[in-house]
This record gives sequence, structure tokens and C-alpha cells, in this order.
Amino acid sequence: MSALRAIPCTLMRGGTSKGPFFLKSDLPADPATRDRVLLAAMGSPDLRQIDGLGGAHPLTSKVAVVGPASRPDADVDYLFLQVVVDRPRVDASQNCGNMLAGVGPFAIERGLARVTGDVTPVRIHMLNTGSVAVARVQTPGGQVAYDGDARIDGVPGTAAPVSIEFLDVAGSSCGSLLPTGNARDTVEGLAVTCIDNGMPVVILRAADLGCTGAEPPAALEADAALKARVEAVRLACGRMMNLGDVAKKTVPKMTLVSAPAAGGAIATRSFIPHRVHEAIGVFGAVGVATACLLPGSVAAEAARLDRGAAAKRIDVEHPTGFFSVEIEVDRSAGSLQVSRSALLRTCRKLMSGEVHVPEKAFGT
Ligand code: NQM
Repeated sequence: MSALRAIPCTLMRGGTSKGPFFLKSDLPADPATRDRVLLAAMGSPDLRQIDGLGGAHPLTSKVAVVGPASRPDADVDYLFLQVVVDRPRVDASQNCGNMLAGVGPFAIERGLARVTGDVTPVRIHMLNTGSVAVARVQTPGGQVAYDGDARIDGVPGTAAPVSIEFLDVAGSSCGSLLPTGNARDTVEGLAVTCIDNGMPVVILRAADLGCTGAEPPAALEADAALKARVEAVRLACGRMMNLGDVAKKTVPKMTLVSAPAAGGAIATRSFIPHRVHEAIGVFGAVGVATACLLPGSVAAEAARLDRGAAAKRIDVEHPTGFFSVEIEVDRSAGSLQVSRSALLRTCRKLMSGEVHVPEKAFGT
């Protein structure tokens, strides 16, 4: 018997994240065994993830599991798993819109989705939230193209664009866009907006925490008192957002906002939730952009927006540039309904092969 078992996988950069993509059929079906195998594959728990594929940061300790669609209006199922770096924990409670960018290309190359033209729409059922995204993959000549001239902040160089559209993500984790029923609440003495447009996010004013909102991520991470305060608010908001005890969950995310400083709509610094993002998560940006359109929210107060049109491009500033989100809202029923959100990502196939996992992780 070999002491290591080989599992096929493709290492991909999806947006500003990175991790192995697996076919569902290549992993153990039992979630507990699957998670043990993924911890061993990534090298967790260990701050350096030295004995695995993980990159020692939440943004590079991610896994995508892709399989045939389990609902008729989708081409594939996508399960996102956050492998916690320094704890023996794999968290399925959040989605990831960055890894999502690699799902269409992976699905096409692994025979789960068929090329239908020079651009192939792949309908992706996101199992973490039960919602569907449509990713448009460049497929000239019947092959996935990775080269291109699209640029996203947080990634050097350019690559082929993957445009992604969401139709039904509002309330997908918490039950409604505004899980507390309010555009603004007061928690631990601070004004907050709790929102779920594909990701549970708590938005706070940077100034209320004694920050300018322009701090580099490392400075925020080094501030133990700030982190403790943010975590106290997060634990309280988790319960108010129908997420229960979030002490061991990676949601909600905590985003500090301030007035834009570089010509965008709003400036952000995001705790995800214990490290500070070098940019901002995809659904995190969608949530902040949505809150910018929500009268009375903490984000709307800080934002500078062009008033008027129903479809808006909102440029969310983050530590390494901008994240642009296109949002269409409908206010005809008196409250804000999100009809559609869309954004641009890129991805790159980095390596295809096998990851070798100690046999004992399979429990055999
Ligand atoms: O919000 C970071 C990321 C993410 C998640 C995080 C993400 C999203 O940048 O959709 O993409 O907030 O954990 O990959």
C-alpha cells in the first residue's frame, strides 16, 4: 500500500484568490472525510502550510469543488471551501466570487460544460448559497483562452476577461438583503449596516473606530485593540443576521468605509474576518456597492455617487485599487430590490496534476 494517495486537481488563480480545483467525483463523498483530505492537501493547520499546497493566507487557502449540475437551470455545481490556515477547519459557510472566476474554464476543460461559441456562458449553481451565476468564458476556436487584455486590480498583468452576472444572490446566506430589517443598526455603540447580497457583510464607519480608512492592511492587522473591537461587533452582528454563533465561521465579513480618496464611490478596508484583505472580496464588493444605493445605510452616507440612472457602475476603492460593480436596482415596491449585479474577473490555469495526500487522511 502506498502511504500517499494521488488526487487529480488543477491549481488556478481565480480573481485575486488561488487554490486547487477538484472534480467532485475525485474527492470522498463523505464531507468529514473530504475535509480531512483537503486539510492534508493544503497543509492545515499550520501558519506556513508548509506541508501542503496552501499559501499561508486565507486568500490562497481556498478550494473549489465542481460537479454536474443538481438543478435544471445550471450547467455545473460549484462548492467553495475555505480551508482555515491555522485551525483544523474547513468552512462551507461562505461563497467565493473570486474562485468562481475559474469554475467556467475548469468545467469546460474537464468536460462538464460544452463550448457554444467564441464566448461560452456557463451557468454555475453556487452550492454555498443556492444561487446561480452566469460566467462568460472566452472560448475562441473551441478552446478556453487565458490570455487577454483585461486587467483587475490586485493581479499583475492582463488576462482573458471572465464576466460574471448574478441574478438571485440577495439574502442567499441570511434570508434577506437586510437581515436585521434595517438599513442601519447600532451595535456595541457603533452604527452598522448588515447586508447580504451574496455574502454577509457588516459595514462600519472607519472613523468610528479611530481609523482614517486609508491604512495599509498590515497596519490594521497589527492593531490588536482594533481587531478585538471589530470581532466583538462581528459576533453580535452574526446573531442579528440569522447566522447564529459565528465565532468559528468566516462570515460575516467586516468592512470599514470612508469617503472615496481616489475618484471612486467609496473607500474600503475589509476584515475577512481576521486578516485584512489586500483588495476586497467579490461578494464583499457587491454588498458594499449595494449598500451605497440604500438610503440611510452607513455606506450611502460615506459614498459619492452620480445620482439618477437605474443601472450603476460603482467603483469600490480598496487597498490595491478599485473593484467595479454594475448594479441594477428596482425601487418600485418602495424598498430596494436588486435586479442584477455584474462584474469582471480574470483567471489563470497554473498547474494541472495530482496532489498527494497521506492515506491516513482517508481514514483507511
Ligand atoms: O467575497 C475573500 C476573496 C474573498 C471572498 C473573503 C470572495 C467574495 O477575495 O466573493 O471572493 O472575503 O474571504 O476571494
